[in-house]
Amino acid sequence: APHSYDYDLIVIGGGSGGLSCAKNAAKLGAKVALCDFVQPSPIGTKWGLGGTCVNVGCIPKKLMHQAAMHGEAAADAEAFGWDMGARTHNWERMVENVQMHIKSINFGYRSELMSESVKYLNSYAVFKDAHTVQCTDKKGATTELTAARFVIATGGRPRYPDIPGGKEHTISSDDVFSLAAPPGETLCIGASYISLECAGFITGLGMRATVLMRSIPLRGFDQQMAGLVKKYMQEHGTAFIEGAVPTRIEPTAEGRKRVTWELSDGSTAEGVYDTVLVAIGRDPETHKIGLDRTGVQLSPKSGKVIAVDEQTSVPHIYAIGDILDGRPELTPVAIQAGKLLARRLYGGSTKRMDYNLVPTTVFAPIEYGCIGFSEEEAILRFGEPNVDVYHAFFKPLEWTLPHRGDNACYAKLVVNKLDSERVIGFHVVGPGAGEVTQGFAVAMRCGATKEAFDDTVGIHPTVAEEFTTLKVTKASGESAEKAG
Ligand code: FAD
Ligand code: NA7
Repeated sequence: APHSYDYDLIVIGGGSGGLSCAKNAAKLGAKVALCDFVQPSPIGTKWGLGGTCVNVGCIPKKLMHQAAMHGEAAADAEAFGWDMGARTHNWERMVENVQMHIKSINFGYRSELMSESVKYLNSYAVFKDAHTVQCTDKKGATTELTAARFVIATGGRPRYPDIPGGKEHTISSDDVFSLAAPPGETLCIGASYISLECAGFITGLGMRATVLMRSIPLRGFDQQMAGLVKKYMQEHGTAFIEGAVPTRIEPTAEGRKRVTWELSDGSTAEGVYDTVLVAIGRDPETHKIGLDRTGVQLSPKSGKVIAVDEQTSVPHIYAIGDILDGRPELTPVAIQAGKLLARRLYGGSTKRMDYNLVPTTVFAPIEYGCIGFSEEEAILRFGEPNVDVYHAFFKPLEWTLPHRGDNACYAKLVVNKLDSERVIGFHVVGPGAGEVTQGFAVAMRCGATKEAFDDTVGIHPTVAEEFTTLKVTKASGESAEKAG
């Protein structure tokens, strides 16, 4: 007789991926339970249902980026005839409104699970064996649940530097969006997109922010574009300390933080800050959940789950989202993979998640959006003679009246000459890059060639239209800069 389990499916983790998979599986008739539990950050920050994106990621990040943009827009408004008066920023009001919005989303997710008949447990789940999890709630009460299948979607958490004071005297993205008081003068350690975004909005809100980087900005992204983002930030008030590795963080008598770092020449230097924010990468939540009792294999290098599509090395255990090895750590990726997996498991679908050509945007003070290959990856893959790069610096019309910088915005298409000049890399630094990039992602999924871009009629006057008029290639040696 077939084994009888409590549930058809137990989803571990109620973030972007877990919620999507649980809801879609339940819609298709599966009996589903979902466990979500937030272990507090080292300084005790906690949050509700919904995972990283909603509580301590995309959502508060974009809102605070927007808060900073409002300051810039207010400054620009003078040139457009507005008398704006004194401008001050109230951190507490911003945080309160951001947190209220987040609470409304937390609530919405809970009621959605209820209306989809997904059993929600606010408990931490650990595998006891390959078909059983032990769930512990905040009071320490435990329940054991069994299921025919499991989806692990436990996401990741910020990594802390292994140096004296590295955890005790720092905060991370887990804390910054709910700080009761403004962070003040802030050191952001790391040159990840999260570090640059945080340093960017802190600067934009009128505080001093410094990025401490040990090597390159935005590792993994097109380095020319990363350089443009960094240059813009430097010209707009964010400081950068380069080639520096932090070695110690200690409190001062005044309650500030003294940070010591080592420079590449072996010398040391130090600075004193109100807040030290670490953004040196994220660790997957795969080590405390009893995977050793299931046979699910992890990559020794990344600690992430090795999977084919979303199938782990154990046939009835699946994984989605940030814990998947070699996949982009992005909310829409987790959502899409969760939905498609549920449809394959319970809806007879065969459609697999396509992890290629996933668009993304870094919401730095000047936004950077990209799809597909960076210039350096394309050259590595196809060889320099087979790759053309079309590019142009540009100045958005909106920037002319307030006389904002020339040649700060940049459009770049990387094309494969061996394949009808197909566009294999799309890169834009400029206002609204997120919006621009999303639209072009559809074109690239359709395999758009450079000719298709050229045949497309622009919308004037916009940033996006730059991509319909790119003429200069890097190989031509002609200037891509626009005068004045
Ligand atoms: P998560 O959303 O992290 O959810 C995992 C959940 O599982 C958490 O609630 C966790 O507490 C819970 N959990 C863990 N272990 C257990 C257990 N044993 N039992 C029960 N529950 C458990 N992505 C974008 O697309 N755009 C952005 O602009 C963007 N900005 C970001 C900014 C920041 C600061 C950060 C940190 C991330 C950002 N991301 C962004 C990435 C995005 O947040 C993640 O890719 C996404 O949340 C991953 O979803 P997930 O389902 O894999 O995991
Ligand atoms: P990433 O992309 O993993 O970047 C981590 C950053 O932190 C990077 O700049 C590192 O510098 C830096 N780093 C790492 N360890 C240290 C220490 N010990 N001291 C100082 N600096 C350090 O971080 P994210 O988590 O933000 O990004 C996650 C994903 O999003 C990733 O897959 C990206 O593709 C997109 P380094 O460059 O190694 O010198």
